[in-house]
Amino acid sequence: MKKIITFGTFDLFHIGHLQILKRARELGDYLIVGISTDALNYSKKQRNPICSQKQRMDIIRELRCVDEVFFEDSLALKREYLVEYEADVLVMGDDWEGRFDEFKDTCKVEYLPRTPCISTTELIEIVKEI
Ligand code: C2G
Repeated sequence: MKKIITFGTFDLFHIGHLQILKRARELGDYLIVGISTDALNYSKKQRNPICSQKQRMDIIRELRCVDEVFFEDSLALKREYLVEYEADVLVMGDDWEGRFDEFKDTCKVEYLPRTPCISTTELIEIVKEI
């Protein structure tokens, strides 16, 4: 069984998130998603997510293309997660291009093109302006 793993915050779940999860799942047989905790998201983006980690996890785990979810507590634990979940392929959007190449000794690393014209940050801006 080919296991795929991916990571993200998935705040204000949108079509770009769905597309990458579906495409990731198509690369193998089993998709595991590491969901950034609220604390990790704060350290990455200096703001709290709109949706709590529990809400974000509840959404992701219900998707047909997702087989397993867990909380990603720290970017520094990435290698441990890859080993623990026995990932064959790490998939990320190409905004992370090159950033995870160091794990190519553990599993295959693939960057997929981001869905254009949508992001959580832009959604927040649009809603603010309405
Ligand atoms: N994404 C996408 N197209 C978009 C927006 C996002 O393909 N228009 C992808 C991103 O490239 C990422 C995933 O959706 O692979 C989740 O995006 P975010 O929630 O923004 O994830 P991020 O906070 O960047 O966390 O350890 C890695 C990090 O935890 C990734």
